Amino acid sequence: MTPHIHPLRFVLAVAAALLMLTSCADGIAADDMWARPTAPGAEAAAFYGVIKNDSGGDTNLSEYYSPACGRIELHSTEMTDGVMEMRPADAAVSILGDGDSLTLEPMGLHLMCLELVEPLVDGETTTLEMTFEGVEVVIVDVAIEDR
Ligand SMILES: [Cu+2]
Repeated sequence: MTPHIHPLRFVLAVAAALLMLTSCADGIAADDMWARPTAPGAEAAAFYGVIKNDSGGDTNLSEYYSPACGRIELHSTEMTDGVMEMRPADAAVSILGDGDSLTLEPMGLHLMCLELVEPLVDGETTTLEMTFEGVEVVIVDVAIEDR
């Protein structure tokens, strides 16, 4: 610590930082968001991760935005006559009660990144902004990894 900073100011700064961390923990947690790298010419990608609502109330994941995508849809994956098909998820899927979580994973629910703006490159990251109605807008890094 430089001698110019009054210890009380340092304490207040730490307290403010802790308060911010605490308020994050009490809201929406979106950890370990990731996407596979895309092949040349690909027009879509999928975002995965686990989202948990610890806000103390109900919310709805109503909007999504990423600079990597022209638009994003929440998709489910279903097996129909032995064929894997994905389709827009039922609206009820995005409604999260307090303590509920939403698992986005390969062969399951995912955020479909359509009209891909540029290839997703292994080792890089993109960002994802999600609006949880009545709670908060969450902006997270999406790690691009070939898992
Ligand atoms: Cu999809």
